[in-house]
Amino acid sequence: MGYKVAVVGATGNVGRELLDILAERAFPADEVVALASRRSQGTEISYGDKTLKAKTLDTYDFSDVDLVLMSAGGDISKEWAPKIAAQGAIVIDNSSAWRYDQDVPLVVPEVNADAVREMKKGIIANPNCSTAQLVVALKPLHDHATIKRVVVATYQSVSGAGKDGMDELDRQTKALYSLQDVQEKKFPKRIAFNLIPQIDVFMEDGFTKEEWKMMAETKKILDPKIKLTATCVRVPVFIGHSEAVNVEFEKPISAEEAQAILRSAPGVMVIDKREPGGYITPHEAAGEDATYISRIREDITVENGLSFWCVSDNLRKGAALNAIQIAEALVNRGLLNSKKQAA
Ligand code: 11C
Repeated sequence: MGYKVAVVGATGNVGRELLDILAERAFPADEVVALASRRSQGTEISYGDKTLKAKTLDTYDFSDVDLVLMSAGGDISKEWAPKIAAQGAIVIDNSSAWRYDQDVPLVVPEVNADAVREMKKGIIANPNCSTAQLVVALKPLHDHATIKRVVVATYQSVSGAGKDGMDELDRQTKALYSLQDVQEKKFPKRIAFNLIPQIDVFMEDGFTKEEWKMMAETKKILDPKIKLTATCVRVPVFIGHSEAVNVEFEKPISAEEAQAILRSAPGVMVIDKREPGGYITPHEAAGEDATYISRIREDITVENGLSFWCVSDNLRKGAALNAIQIAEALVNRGLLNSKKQAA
């Protein structure tokens, strides 16, 4: 007998991916419910070969639900995750609302799957997309040579900003080709044929919230001793976040060693031929599950330095896939109960 699973925010970019990946990976669900705002009630969404009709979150009774995958923004998560958990379902939340709560595990299964055991509020948080792919790449290198400091520049696709972000790139590109005025609604500057060195709001120290998240989340998931500084940039790519990563280690590590370590690391695919096109781009990573690493090279400007290029599908490993891997980690550890079975 399987589980009853609810997807909250089912009509959004990540919600749709959640339903696709639940079906693709044959997650042991007897019943899957799609939930959304009142406005989206009745919207049809595919789940494998079935079509689900979105129901309204506001009036939904979670008393027989075992697992809730939430991707409806921080405010909804703040309000609903505790209410749902109080009804005995485990919530895996994609927003930033619970990530920094010490009683809420922040999990990337390739890195810290056992942290699911530390769940105290019935809530587990999924990291920011740019952090998820980064820690998948850093973990095996950290285990081998101990990371001291990371400097990362991101090249983040517009789907990270939701469907409105994708629509804005599409609309502005068409407007430019037809010599019409370009309007900025979602992003603070034009994104078509441009890039924007700001993701999320500015903090007092001059970093953006996205940059702060990468630092805080890497510490919580991987190691609080790691120093990290980031510059996060929005680029006119629909799907797939890319990162130029520079790492300083305690111990020596050669490019060849790093390549061999990463080749056998879970969730990682190395594509690194030192020839034109011998690397991955976001266009190729979109729709894929792996975190791709290319351009691994020694950085001789510091002791024990390495640089590499890291690309992943932000809607999959950066969000929906990671959430479902967390659910699988719960199932594998016997931590997800079926209420129907218990009755
Ligand atoms: C972006 N990384 O690309 C953001 C989206 O904290 O889950 C995800 C924000 C988050 O805009």
